[in-house]
Amino acid sequence: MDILNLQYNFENMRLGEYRLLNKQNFLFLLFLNIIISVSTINREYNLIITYGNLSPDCVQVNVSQQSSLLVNGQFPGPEIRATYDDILIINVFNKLESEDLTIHFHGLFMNNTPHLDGVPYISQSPIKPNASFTHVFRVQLVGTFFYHSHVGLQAITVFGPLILEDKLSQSLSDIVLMLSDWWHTDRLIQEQGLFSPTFTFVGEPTSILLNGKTMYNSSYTCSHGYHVINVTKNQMYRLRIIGATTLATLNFAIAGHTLTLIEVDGNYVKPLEVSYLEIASGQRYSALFITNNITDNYYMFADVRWRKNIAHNGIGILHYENASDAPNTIVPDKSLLPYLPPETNIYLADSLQLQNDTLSLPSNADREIILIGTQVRNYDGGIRWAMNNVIYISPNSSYLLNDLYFNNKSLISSSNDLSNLTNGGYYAPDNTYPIRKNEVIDFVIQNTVALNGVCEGHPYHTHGHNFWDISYGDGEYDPNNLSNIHVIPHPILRDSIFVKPSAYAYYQYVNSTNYKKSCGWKKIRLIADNPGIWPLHCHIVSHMMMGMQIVLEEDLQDLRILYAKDLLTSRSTSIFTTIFTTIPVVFYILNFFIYEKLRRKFGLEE
Ligand SMILES: [Cu+2]
Repeated sequence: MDILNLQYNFENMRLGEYRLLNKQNFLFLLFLNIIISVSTINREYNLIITYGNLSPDCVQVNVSQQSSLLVNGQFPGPEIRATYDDILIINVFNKLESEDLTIHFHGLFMNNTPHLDGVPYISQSPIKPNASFTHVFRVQLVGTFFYHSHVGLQAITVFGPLILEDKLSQSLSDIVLMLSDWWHTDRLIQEQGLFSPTFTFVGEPTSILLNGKTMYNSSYTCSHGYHVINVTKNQMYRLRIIGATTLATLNFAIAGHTLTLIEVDGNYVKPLEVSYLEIASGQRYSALFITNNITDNYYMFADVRWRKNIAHNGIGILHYENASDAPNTIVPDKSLLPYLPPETNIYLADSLQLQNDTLSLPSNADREIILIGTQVRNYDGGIRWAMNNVIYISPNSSYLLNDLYFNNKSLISSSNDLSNLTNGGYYAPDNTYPIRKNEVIDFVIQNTVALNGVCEGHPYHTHGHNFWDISYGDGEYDPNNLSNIHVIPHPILRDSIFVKPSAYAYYQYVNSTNYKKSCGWKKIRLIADNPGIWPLHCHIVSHMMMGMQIVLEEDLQDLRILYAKDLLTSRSTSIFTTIFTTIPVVFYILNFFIYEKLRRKFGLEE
């Protein structure tokens, strides 16, 4: 209907028909315009970190008020969901009395925004109590990610899913499952123990949680019990599994259902059917499953591998619609749990292939950097982890990106030849590994036996990058001994790997002095295409705190920071929003007056 028609034929028709915008249409148009003008541009989330009491495994523990942390009063934290190309605005509020805070977006590259990477004293000054920090960045990846605190052991509970959607994900029913580990020990005492001259390790987790829940054992019950996933029969679901543990590597399966793997750390892979998945700290997988079994309840099980003295209580329930109520406060008989195999030195990577054939592995590396992780005695008698004999000690006043980039104090430039680097690539004055623009670098990560004679597996994660997962082997990496080098047939890209112990592991532990013996390695190939300051570290949070970390100083000459104001163009956004939302209002008012005028003029009844 055209507004100009109002001038004609009004005598013959009911005037009401000329109301171009009735209340319903008006509200609909207003709503539509708000959606158009707001949602396609920005998605804003607040993450408020506070203290809170938690008993996720039903055991009320005697710990300090400051031990457990919540995000927006929840555990795990709320889901952040966005679509490719959205602008994410994430406001982080530190409501802790005496602790610093930062939030890292695990797996995101933060291109042009290394200042938002959330690593304390590396990418930013930590958020002080009662202060806040806003991350504004454009979503340039799709897949399954998560956010977590990067300060101390806060990540035990300060984490939540970060789901970046594309067309495929929008067409599938999506279930997010976060796996994490939990202790009955006070977190702050655990932190002190790591740095004490007498050294106390954080210990093995007392429980494994599925979306923040489990039951410690049959002696304890509580109303929440196990996490229950509700499904409908004969549907396909995409299960997004997030390894949010701070220590444990888990084997995971669902009884009566096979998993078809389709995504690894934000990269689609050719579908691969698996009966279980090994998920190390920081790793994510998407797997499709079909609810084609008998209508019933099925147990999910996440069980620790590669360590000893472990809790076998990582249980959850898949509940079919119309099945009897899920028995979520009764510890099940072990026979009802899905079978999970023991540790294996064979990597899943051997069976994987990227979905995108156009991405190709650079055939050669410009440099190879061997990173040997060793456990060492600290000068005070305590225990630390070192990478190439350097215990990583974080700055504690000014942050590294500030010093090396904003204040231009970097003592090395990409144009310099790198011959003055020691230790295979380390630059002591900056405490970094400088890398040049577009360099292709192979990092070989070498495990060695710890002081107690045991070789541990270490999950490594790179910030600012993913990498090609290209080869692995037993014992010590020797580029001249090809028989010891297993080349992965179709390398994939990912950002988190697990370097398995090839010998002297906990599960095969023999009590002898093997200290510093080489016990398994993995090689990754990284392309230096993202200027910034990027940590590469063991994702066992206690190991990282003890020094198992290096920092890449990458091509700072070409870094151009994108600030919030560049991305948000806040003024034009608000003008845009105002115009769009004003149109229907003006139209409605105008229409009302015209209608009233005409009605009065012709004395028509409504
Ligand atoms: Cu480690």
